[in-house]
Amino acid sequence: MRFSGRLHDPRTATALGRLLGAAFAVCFLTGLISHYLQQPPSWLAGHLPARPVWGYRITQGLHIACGLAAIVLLLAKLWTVYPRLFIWPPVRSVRHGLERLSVALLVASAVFQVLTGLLNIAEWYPWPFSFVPVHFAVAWVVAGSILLHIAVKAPEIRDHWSRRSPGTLALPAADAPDRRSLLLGVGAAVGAVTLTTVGQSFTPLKDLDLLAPRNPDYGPQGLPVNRTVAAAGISASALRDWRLEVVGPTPYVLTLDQLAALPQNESRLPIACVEGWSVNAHWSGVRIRDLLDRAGAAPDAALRVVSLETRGAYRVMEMGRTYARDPKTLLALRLNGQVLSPSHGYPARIIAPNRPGVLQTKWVTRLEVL
Ligand SMILES: Nc1nc2c(c(=O)[nH]1)N[C@H]1C(S)=C(S)[C@@H](COP(=O)(O)O)O[C@H]1N2
Ligand SMILES: [Mo]
Repeated sequence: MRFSGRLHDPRTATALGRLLGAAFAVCFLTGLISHYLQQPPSWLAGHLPARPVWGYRITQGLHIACGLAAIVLLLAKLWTVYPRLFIWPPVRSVRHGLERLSVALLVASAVFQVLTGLLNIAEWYPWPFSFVPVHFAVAWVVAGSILLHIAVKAPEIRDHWSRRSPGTLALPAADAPDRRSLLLGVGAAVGAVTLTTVGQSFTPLKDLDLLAPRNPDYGPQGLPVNRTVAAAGISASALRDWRLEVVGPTPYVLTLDQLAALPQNESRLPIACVEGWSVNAHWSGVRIRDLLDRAGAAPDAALRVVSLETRGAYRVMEMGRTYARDPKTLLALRLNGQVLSPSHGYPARIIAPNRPGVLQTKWVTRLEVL
């Protein structure tokens, strides 16, 4: 088969590959940050930084924005190189066979990663595995196959890195304007995808947020909800009979009235969902460290938080010393000036700085000093 179309050449592949590589690098690094904030090894758990309070908003906002941009870049890059799928004979040597195998692994893992990521932010899970561990594992496969790909293609990348690189002189000069148009078109597509989705976390652009699954303003009390009180299976009677139980050296139990009578503090902190939306809000409630001190907890104690929810991956959460002692970390009773709505975690929820949204446990009923 012959392909007479233009721009299926190494210069175009290099130019797009650079951008795609950069997007994947940001996704990988911000993904590692997200992973270790959620599942730190025990030696790290007490040292995770609670500052800057908006840190996770930035890193996870970038993770999703670069992942969405990578979809466009990956499609463009695949279009540029697809004629190579049909080269004949398909395998010329052992080395050539291995090279093709490494490209197959790269394409398969990269497509898998961006597609499952996209469906995850839309909360659609048409697969039998659990997203988080698989997304994490495949990230390493993508990273490894990108490094392998760069190593294998190093001579071509070097020859086509810039317009003045030696290999680019062998390409027809007439292609240069076409290539520029293609790259401009891809840039415009990335720009369009970014501008219509980034408002889900970069709130100044929230009015342009047409394509993202969430609008940061849409929801009770001006804040989105991922899991409603109904979806969590929490009954009205469970909320009525609610008590806060604090388990520690000097355990105690508080009713909501008693909790509300303790000194209240205010924090302005974002919820930054792993799925990319984030928004600042005004919270008030009782400092976690005050509740821990009252239970006689040691200053370096960690904390386990248990929700009323009877099942669900986010029912139980652990919090290391840096978050537990932070003056901004609250067992919040109010949001944006009102009592928490049921789906925002009434009667009490956790809000802590620089943490993934999944750890901002709602419907808290028990604190266990560890
Ligand atoms: N108990 C419990 N808490 C939870 C969740 C949950 O499913 N169960 N979802 C978490 C997720 S994924 C996010 S992003 C935040 C969202 O808080 P909001 O619904 O008040 O905006 O709550 C977190 N707290
Ligand atoms: Mo979330």
